Amino acid sequence: MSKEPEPEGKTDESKDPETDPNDLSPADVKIILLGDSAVGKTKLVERFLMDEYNPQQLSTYALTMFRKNLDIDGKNVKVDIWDTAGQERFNKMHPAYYHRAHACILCFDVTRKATYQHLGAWYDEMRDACENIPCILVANKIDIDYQVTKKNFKFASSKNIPFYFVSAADGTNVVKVFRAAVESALDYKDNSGDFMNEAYKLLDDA
Ligand SMILES: Nc1nc2c(ncn2[C@@H]2O[C@H](COP(=O)(O)OP(=O)(O)OP(=O)(O)O)[C@@H](O)[C@H]2O)c(=O)[nH]1
Ligand SMILES: [Mg+2]
Repeated sequence: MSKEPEPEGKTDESKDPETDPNDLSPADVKIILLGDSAVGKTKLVERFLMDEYNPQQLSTYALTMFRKNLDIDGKNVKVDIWDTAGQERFNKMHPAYYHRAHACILCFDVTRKATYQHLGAWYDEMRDACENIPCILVANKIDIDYQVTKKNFKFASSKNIPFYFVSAADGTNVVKVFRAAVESALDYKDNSGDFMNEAYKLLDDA
């Protein structure tokens, strides 16, 4: 009996790393989103990943992870984006959420003052877990009233972190913010001198 020849070219080339559900290899960078419920975290991720915005959607239950391959300066970077529910009951994040995160996007809703007032609590909890990772603050839903972009939000300057006005609804600055997060994540990973980060790098290279 003659043996069937193995199909050629059906291995790596046939797999799209972005959509391959069996790709369990670790990502190059992990980005986490934080902020109160309904500030628009999930919509921002959706806008970034699919350039799609569907206004009706339920609150994130607990955790959703997205993976995306990005081209940064000609280099292919595998990015994991972790999106959590901002409800009160989940307010204290599980440590796994912060574990080995390389950058954080902290969000508030320009139409709800309370979401701005809660930033300090989110930020402090994140810093307890991740002392040195880069963090970007975003003010979402500016499409509701663009006049808001004239306002001065002091939280970012008080923490010395970058700040962007964004809209998941019309796409303003969304790609820019995620790319900035990934770039700063890569930079942190390569140059931070953070003890835990360095230890993880050694383990990864072993
Ligand atoms: N006008 C406007 N509405 C937005 C924008 N982003 C999100 N929304 C709306 O705000 C609501 C909440 O958005 P989500 O993305 O589900 O909020 P979330 O932060 O993921 O909420 P949790 O999963 O509960 O933590 C939805 O009804 C969205 O349609 C935006 O940029 N502009
Ligand atoms: Mg959500």
